[in-house]
Amino acid sequence: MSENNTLIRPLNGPLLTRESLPDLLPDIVDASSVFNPGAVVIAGRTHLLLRVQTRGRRTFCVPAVSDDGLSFRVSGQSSQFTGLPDMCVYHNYDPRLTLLEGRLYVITALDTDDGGRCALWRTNNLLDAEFAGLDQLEFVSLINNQDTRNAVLFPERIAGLFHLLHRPNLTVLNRGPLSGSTIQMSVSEDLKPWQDAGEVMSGNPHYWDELIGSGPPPIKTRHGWLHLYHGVATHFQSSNIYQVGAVLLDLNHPANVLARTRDNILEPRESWEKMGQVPNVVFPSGATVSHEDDEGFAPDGAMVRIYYGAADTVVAVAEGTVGAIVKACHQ
Ligand code: BMA
Repeated sequence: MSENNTLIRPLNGPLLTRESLPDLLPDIVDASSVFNPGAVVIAGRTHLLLRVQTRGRRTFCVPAVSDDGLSFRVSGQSSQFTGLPDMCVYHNYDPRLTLLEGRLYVITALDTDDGGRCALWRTNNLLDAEFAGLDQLEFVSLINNQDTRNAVLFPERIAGLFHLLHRPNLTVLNRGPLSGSTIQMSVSEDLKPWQDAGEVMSGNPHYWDELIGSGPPPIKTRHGWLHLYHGVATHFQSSNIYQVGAVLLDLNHPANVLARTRDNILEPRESWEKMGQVPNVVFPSGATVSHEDDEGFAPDGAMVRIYYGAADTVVAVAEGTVGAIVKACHQ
């Protein structure tokens, strides 16, 4: 049997499960699920911001930290989000983390009574604190003030402007919430407001990536911005299948796609990916690289660790080198 060796799962099971979570009184008691974490490495330590769901199906974000990227200590407090303009928010979830000009930023999805929104937050610059300041997040801006999801901030300015990718909610999923099939670029001079800067890529009807959305923030390589995204195959009767693909974007003009994986590079295969709250889901939301060169590029030999939600129930990890993922983009 031939094997696709782009990514491997280094563990024999999930990385974090509901059992990994302490009770965080009064909000989280006997949590139901933990999934879709944001990830960042600061001073050699891996920080995750976990999406935690309670038995009341309420949503919290909880920081966790690790010295080796595989064994995590979970905070005894959920993150406090402050400064959001007056709006009715039901859920604040799927955090994506970006370290940019020495400051840690988080973008979350919001379910509001006016549809989906994405919000940009920043920490209070406590990068050397145990949880890198992820316990206190201050509102910065809403992304384009439109119904959108899966927004991710680039880790540096390009041609003087801040850049982000997001995925407007336009397509109606069968039996599901609003989703979308086009990733868009937005730019800003000061992280607020954001202006539309055009379409980057869209889904492929009938194949693995009919609907798409950004995964973790892009990784800078000599080949271009390496970006992992999720694709959803919607043409199966019983469930939508969420998988992972990769794309290379031009370093100076990141709305230009240079190469893109034809097939997915990770799909639900393990029991914990196929069974859970939402079956058949691998949803990449955090990525770290083992090292960068002197100019901040991740070299081909660097190891990319992808932290993903499996079946909307647990957190899992997959890894592969920059070189292997770049090669898959050209196949
Ligand atoms: C997407 C988002 C994710 C979720 C995924 C699979 O639309 O809502 O938060 O993990 O669906 O259910």
